[in-house]
Amino acid sequence: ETLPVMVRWPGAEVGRSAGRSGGVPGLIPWPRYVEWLPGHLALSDEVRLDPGPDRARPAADWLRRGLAEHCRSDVTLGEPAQLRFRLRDSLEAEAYELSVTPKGALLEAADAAGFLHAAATLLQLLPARPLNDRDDAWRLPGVRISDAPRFGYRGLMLDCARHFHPIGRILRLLDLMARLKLNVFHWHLTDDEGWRLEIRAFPQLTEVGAWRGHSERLEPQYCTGPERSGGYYTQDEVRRVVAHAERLGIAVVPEIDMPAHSRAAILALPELLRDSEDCSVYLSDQRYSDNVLSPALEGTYVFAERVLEEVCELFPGPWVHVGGDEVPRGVWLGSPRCRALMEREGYTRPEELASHFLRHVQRFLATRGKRMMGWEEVLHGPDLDPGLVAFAWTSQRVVSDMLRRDVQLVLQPSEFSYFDLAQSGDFQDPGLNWAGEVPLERVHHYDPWIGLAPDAPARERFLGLQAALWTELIASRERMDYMLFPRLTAFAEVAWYAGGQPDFEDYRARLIAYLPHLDRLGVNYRRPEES
Ligand code: TNX
Repeated sequence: ETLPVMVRWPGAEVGRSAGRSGGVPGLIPWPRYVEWLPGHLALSDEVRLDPGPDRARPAADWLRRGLAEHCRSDVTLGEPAQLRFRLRDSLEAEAYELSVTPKGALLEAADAAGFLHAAATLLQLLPARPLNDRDDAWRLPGVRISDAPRFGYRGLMLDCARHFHPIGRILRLLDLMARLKLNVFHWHLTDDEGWRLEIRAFPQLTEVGAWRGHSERLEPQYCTGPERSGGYYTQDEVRRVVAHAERLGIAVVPEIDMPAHSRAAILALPELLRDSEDCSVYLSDQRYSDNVLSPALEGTYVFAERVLEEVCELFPGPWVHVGGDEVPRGVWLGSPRCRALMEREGYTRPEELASHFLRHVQRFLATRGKRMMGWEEVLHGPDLDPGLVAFAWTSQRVVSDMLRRDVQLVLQPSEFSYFDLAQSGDFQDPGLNWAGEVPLERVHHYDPWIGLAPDAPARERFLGLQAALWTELIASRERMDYMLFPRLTAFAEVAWYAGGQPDFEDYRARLIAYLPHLDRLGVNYRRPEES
């Protein structure tokens, strides 16, 4: 019953043994090297596991829980072990090796992340449903896999400001990310329509800024949903999310979006953040006329520092994202304070004012040992300090321009990775379309290298890739799932698979095999079109 598996990876070493019993595996992202071996490992009701080194503990715990849910197997620690974690110091960061023979499965890595990835692969190798009603209903195919990522940064951004997403939804999303070997959760916590993070220094931020319908003042123009709705994350909840993410090998990047996209904060703290003399006239891209902090107000700096101080304490990771996007035209022109500041500093453009503020924030973050991240607009003004990470978002076309600056890049180009955009042109398919539609195949075809030669030094400045879910039109878990899946699986393959551009038809066959797994996980994915 050996069926051929399509493995057509140009330039990759795979395909050496392009067949395995049981058909196409639901393996996404595809590993760098796969060799199918004869035979299989049958998992009994009681699986014994040897967790090996301390570094493998999070992976061992995650695998135990995963197996218990998936096959209702009781996984106990002990000998003789069927599943064995073992340290292999010679492997690179996040790399792993997995071998499955009728005697057992061996999961090897040098770090916690590598062990987690090995466990994720093992879970995907299981059949989605029991194969029969005998003891070997749950079997893993014989295989030898050697794998390591293409990019070290493989992110997903979730907008929790336009609509509030409760913490349970986030914990579940982190688990789904880990299954796809994604390792950064970018948490968009503030925007015009809501402030979602408890800040001890300013309780008003959430008392006022987290609730739509709280007052006439905070009426978002773009959001759907009931009149009074919203919510925020307490600091304890944030710590829970961070700890859960860490156990899954996922870093959390908090985003406090400044100086634009700040309407909720300004409405919550008018005495601190409103410039009473400012008569600038502007309209933001989302049509707000009162959503930008003033770089000439002392209150702006007090606000930014106190907020970021708590943010730096709550989030142990190396990065803090401060937005910097979409400062509207015309802003600050009608403010005597801003004009005086410009004169004093010799500025002629509003972009210089934005950089003035961002540089201050960047230096503050540096005193806390953090590196600043921002959207591509942080490069529109004069240079900020070294160490900056800039995110391309409007389009892949801006990347070569961004490379002229001395920064590291994360690529999140709208036309490939904005999953709030519709998946087809069908009028029933929900989503925005300001950058066109983003069908599954397009995501999978994304080539991040913009024609750079394989040995071009500029490639080293690409930290990695990120997918984004903005949620102006996404309020429920069902809709979130529908927009993310299956596109997130295609994205994960592009970000992870290190063997060259993967083949869409091959991916599609594996996706079809993976869908029953998503069913079991309760994911409300969009059915891929028949090919
Ligand atoms: C652009 S990406 C935005 C968001 C919107 C999104 C909608 C970025 C930095 N700004 O504020 O939600 O488009 O697709």
